[in-house]
Amino acid sequence: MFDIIGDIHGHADELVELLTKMGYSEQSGCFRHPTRRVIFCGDFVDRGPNIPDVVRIARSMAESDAALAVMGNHEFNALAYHTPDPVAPNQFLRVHSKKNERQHIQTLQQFTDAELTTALEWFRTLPPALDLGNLRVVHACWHAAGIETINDSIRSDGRFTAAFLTDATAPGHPLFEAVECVMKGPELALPDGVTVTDKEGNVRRRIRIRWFDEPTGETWASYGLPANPGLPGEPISSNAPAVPYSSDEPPVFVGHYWLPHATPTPLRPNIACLDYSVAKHGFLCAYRFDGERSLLADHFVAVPAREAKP
Ligand SMILES: [Mn+2]
Repeated sequence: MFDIIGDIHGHADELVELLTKMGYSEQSGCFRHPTRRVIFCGDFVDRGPNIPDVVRIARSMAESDAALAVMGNHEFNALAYHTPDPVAPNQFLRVHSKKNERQHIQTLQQFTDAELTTALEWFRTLPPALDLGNLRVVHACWHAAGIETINDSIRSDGRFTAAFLTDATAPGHPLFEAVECVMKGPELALPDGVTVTDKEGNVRRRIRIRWFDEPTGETWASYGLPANPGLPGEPISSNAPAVPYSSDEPPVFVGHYWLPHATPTPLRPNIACLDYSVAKHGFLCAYRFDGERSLLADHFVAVPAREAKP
């Protein structure tokens, strides 16, 4: 059975503590459990104090059959950031703007060039989603058609090659829309004049949503993920970009959503988010899955964030 781990963002000490707490131990450079395996939800890089160790631990587990992993938007963004634009000289597929550089700076500073190249080669191997029959894992949103579009493009263009990334970073291209939805989650435009400020101080006009729930009857305040009681309490449009997830489908695990530092609990009986904001003084969180159809609050395991090292 599987222990699914949420966004780590360079918090290696917490990762080691979480693995140890769940009975994993390091043997010949790889953390293993006698009977269980890990699934990582992506977002290994950016922000935290020890990104190289996080990638080393996760990669060694993945390459030794002790873990599986899906790609997060930060791994996708890193690949695009370091892939030259084939048509624009001296440009990259993810623009080297101040905002994008700020988001990626810890990764740039902590890796040597050789380590970064090796890490990117591993990121290229990560699938967009895993469907293991009795459980599913994706970084942000289980959009079956989007996952299929990404997998089709991998088959035709190769695994996160320059050709793949060129289409996947071109707004309006079906592959761009698929990656946005699957790895970043659908977003809902706020009413005119309403904005929110994200954790990095960026003013945003769109919010992340409870894509798995039908939008009918939801308000701006209730439909956000996480919910934001400061937003208007008026009903949202019924054509919000939802991806309703039926209650009889297998449990799906996501990361990505920076949930507040509350006690981890399923979002619905068959949906759980494992991102409890370790990179913002929250928790690194896992779920110990034993095949249950209805997820259980007492299967979550969390370790608190340590202070970032200077
Ligand atoms: Mn993410």
